Amino acid sequence: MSQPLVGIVMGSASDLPIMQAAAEVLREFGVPYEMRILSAHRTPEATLRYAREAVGRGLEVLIAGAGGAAHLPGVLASVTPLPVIGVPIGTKSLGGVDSLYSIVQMPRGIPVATVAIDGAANAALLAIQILAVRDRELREKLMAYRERLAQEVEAKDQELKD
Ligand code: RP5
Repeated sequence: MSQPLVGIVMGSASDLPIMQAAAEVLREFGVPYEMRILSAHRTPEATLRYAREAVGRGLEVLIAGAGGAAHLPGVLASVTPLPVIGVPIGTKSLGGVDSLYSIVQMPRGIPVATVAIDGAANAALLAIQILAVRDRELREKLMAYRERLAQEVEAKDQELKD
């Protein structure tokens, strides 16, 4: 794959089944990405190094999946100027509201854009929208994707009417 523009990061291999959805969307749009498992609390040095080097390595958006706390997206966002999109991972104990509330409630000064619990596909779409601000071809792909979404709804509506 060519120079990755999006870094998909997650705190544990257990997040991978959820975070794969982000990779699938980026693949569908032809956006180069990389995936890493980096834990803010178990591999803090590697996590910080990754975040500090991200912009210099040509990455433009980071997507970070984390369960139970805002630790990973928060730490990444604290040391990179890149936009960070947090994916709250569903948890066994609290269903993922713990992840959601902590990520969406990042204190003033260091924002993390937050999608729905397990909303990795939307995180990728948001990353694509950010990249599409100055990429016309990507913008056209996004509009074509939305047109397909509309057509799916219209087709179902038509089936129901017939
Ligand atoms: C978080 O702890 C990870 O993002 C993961 O969602 C959660 C549980 O991790 P494991 O115990 O499955 O490794 O840091």
